[in-house]
Amino acid sequence: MPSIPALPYSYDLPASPSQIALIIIDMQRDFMEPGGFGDALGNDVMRLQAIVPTLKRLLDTARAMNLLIVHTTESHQPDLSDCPVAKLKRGHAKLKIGDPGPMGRILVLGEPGNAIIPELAAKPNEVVLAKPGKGAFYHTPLEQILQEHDITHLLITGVTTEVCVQTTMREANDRGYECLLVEDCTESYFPEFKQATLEMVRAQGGIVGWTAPAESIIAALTDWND
Ligand code: TIU
Repeated sequence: MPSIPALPYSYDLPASPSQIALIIIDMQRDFMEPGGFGDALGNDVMRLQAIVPTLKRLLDTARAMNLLIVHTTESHQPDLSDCPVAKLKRGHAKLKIGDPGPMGRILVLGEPGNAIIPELAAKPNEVVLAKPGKGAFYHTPLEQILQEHDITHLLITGVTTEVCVQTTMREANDRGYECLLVEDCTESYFPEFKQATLEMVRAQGGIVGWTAPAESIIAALTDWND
């Protein structure tokens, strides 16, 4: 059975590639481009762009191997009925969830800003889940979909590392999934928070899971396929 060089120790792959899913968290314009939610919160959104080519390479590998691919977006219904008042009120953003911005209403399903960036747009056979929370399991069918596909291993990517990515990884870990956070396919508005997240998930013998760079994962998956 192949394994991937990872931290805190090597990550054993399952018996079949069909048990692995690639999870891509919230690579949507709201977080990646000026004028969206990330920008409204006062962040330098352009620093997230650096991971896009690497994540695209990993996505291409996953597609070539027919892995289950799950894209998420952080999204609310147009009437905001799925947005808790606490979330709506939180902070001092110049634009709040549901307000009209340059890419349409902030964080609202179907608006231009809510779309996944074109480089990583989902193919018709891939799963796209709109999630109202930070974690991808909360109020979504993700667990059921993973069970239906007999998934045991998750390659976790996307933005932002310490918010939606880490929340999702912790939710997945508690549900028994073997989680590998892809170091150069996740990014934060705060480099120190990204680094801290990588370190905390793999501390204590991998308390939340493993981390590895994309090239190690692509190499292992490609060798396996040969
Ligand atoms: N603000 C921030 O860093 N992240 C979010 O609000 N959502 C996600 O991480 N997707």
